[in-house]
Amino acid sequence: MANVPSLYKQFEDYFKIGAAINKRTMHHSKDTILKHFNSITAENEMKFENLHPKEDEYTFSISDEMVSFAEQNDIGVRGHTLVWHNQTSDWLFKKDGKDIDSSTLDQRMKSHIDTVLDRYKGKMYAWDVVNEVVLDEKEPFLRPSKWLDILGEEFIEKAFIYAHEADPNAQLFYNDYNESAPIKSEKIYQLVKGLKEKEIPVHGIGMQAHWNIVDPQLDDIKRAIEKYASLDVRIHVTEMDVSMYDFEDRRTDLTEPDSKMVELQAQRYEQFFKIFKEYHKHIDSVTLWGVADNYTWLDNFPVRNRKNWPMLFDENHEPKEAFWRIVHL
Ligand code: HXH
Repeated sequence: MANVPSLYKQFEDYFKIGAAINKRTMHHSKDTILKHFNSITAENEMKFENLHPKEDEYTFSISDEMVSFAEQNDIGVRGHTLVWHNQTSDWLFKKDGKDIDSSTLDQRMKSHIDTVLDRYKGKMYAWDVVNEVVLDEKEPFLRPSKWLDILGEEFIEKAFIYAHEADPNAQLFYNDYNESAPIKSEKIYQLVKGLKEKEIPVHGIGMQAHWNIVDPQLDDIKRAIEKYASLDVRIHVTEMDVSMYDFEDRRTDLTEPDSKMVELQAQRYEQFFKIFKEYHKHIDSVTLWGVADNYTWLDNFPVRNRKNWPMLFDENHEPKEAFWRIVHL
């Protein structure tokens, strides 16, 4: 497929183009990754429960493999993620079957962040330090979690401080979904504004961008980007996909996307990348949450075992209509 242009080369003057990879796609999708992407994120392999299943046991082998794959091929790595309410080992919050006190959790958090960031020092250009702590609704502000229960709201600033101490050169991000919805984006803005006012080392906001063929509206995306950029932080689009289904759509009968959906998806990708280009001075990377339609987490979310086709490459890794629209922007 020599006549297919490289996606990342097409956007080289603007931002990196990334893909989330896992232990299988890293091998099976290697050619597509090498040709089209110059940044990677581990879909699951750097999450707490995967790296640190027991207090005295770290499992770095797959994550190490990803980092050396990136190093050998001159690909940047975004670390994902250090402090989150999901995919975090239960042992972390317990000792002898009981909930631990705040100073123990504080020490454990620091020790995890130190160990992970130190191992990959100089090899990651960014870390999602804190993921998804803001609730979608107006109230309460923060999501209930073990972190919040035990450490209080300071767990957020502590995570950034420890991460900055461990790797002073990494760009540190707050990452969240529904990042373009008016209520949520205002809350994310307030959270990061508060951290900046306290001189907490936060350098960027990660807009996950789990979008679909109807939501969100383009104006909301632009407003969110402008708001975040006004805080003088960098923006990364961290987990982009464009689902063929509106979030409320729970149909399970489709075995292939119809031509209307394919066209709508292509138009949406084109509009999104037009916005990213327009705001490229604030955006350093745009990462897709997968490589191609043959594997995507959306095949199990929000409906189990329902095929989706959210990526820029089809199940055979051929460029889709959406790909052609964005490379010709
Ligand atoms: C992301 N969360 C994570 O950052 C990433 O690590 C993971 O691999 C995939 C997606 C997005 C997300 C957030 C909340 C959520 C589902 C996905 O929970 C909901 C549950 C029901 C309805 C709406 C959201």
